Amino acid sequence: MIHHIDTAAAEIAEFREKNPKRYQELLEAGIRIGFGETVAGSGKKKLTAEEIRQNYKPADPDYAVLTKAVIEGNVKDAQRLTGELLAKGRDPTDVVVHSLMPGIQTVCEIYDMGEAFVPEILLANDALVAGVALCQDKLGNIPSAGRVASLVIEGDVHDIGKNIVAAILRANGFEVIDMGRDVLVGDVVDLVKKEKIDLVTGTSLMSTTKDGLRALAESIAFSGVPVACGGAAVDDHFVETFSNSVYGKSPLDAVKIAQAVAAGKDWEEVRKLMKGKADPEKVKA
Ligand code: B12
Repeated sequence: MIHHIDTAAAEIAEFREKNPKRYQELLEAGIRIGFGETVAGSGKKKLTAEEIRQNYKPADPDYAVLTKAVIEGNVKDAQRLTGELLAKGRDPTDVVVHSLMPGIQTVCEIYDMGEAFVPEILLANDALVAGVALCQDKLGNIPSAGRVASLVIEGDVHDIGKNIVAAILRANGFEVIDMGRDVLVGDVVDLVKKEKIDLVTGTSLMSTTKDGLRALAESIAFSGVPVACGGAAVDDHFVETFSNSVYGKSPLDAVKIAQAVAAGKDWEEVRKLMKGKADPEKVKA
């Protein structure tokens, strides 16, 4: 970990001098080469599995038992507990975001540190999906706020986050065409030519697949349909290296982006809006 600013500056200068081509590539790809950020994750404290569980555990005890059911991949309990929360009048979006999602996040992080295995992720995902389905049923038929196509980009099979984004968009009144994972840019081009789509959401979890989001945004720019880009492999710096795109961190960001696009704003206005830099006069809904 870098503690001293001069040391950090010297490291960056040395890196640029030794490897100017790679330095330029990283800059162009939108990767931050900053103080203490030259080695990814080098400054992060490693948490234990128990600390991860505690970090994500909701303070509300009713929410915490449902989170636990997701972590344990217990589909029956996840269904029963979600049903009970909804029967008590809890808001379906809130249940997804603050009770079901922390469960899957916990398992994914514990898997990442090598203390959980693929079957555990898949079971937790089943429990998550069962709970999310009940929340969607509860919302019933509400008038469509707009049409969104959601996908994971070509080469990437990580679809848990995309599924959550699609669920939260649906919970907020959007009609979602779920195109699945490992989706070809050409298929999205065909879709926007054939159907009326307001927004595309693209997810990438791998550095090897994130460039597909650039290809996607640029390939459908002709249609005027912007791409909301998210997933752990991308950040605002990367997404801002190409046009027709807006970066979003969370599923609720996807909702904000979809609402702004449905209100008639173009991708540049929405980008400013998401960064809190919008001219209030220009972007009034
Ligand atoms: C689960 C997982 C898997 C599962 C995926 C199951 C599935 N159906 O998705 C399995 C075991 C199959 C898998 C396989 C692989 N994986 Co994997 N996997 C993970 C893991 C542990 C968690 C990912 C996850 O689901 N997170 C939870 C979800 C909820 O988060 P999320 O997707 O980021 O989504 C959230 C936000 O980003 C946001 N969001 C998502 N999309 C969008 C879109 C918009 C528009 C917006 C606004 C927001 C938004 O909302 C979500 C909710 O908050 C990560 C490590 C990690 N901790 O992230 C590695 C990780 C992503 N995997 C990795 C790798 C390398 C692989 C493999 C290549 C391994 C291998 N050698 O076979 C294969 C990939 C095969 C392929 N072609 O894709 C690497 C990628 C490294 C990199 N940077 O390139 C990671 C980072 C692990 C690591 N540390 O090395 N993996």
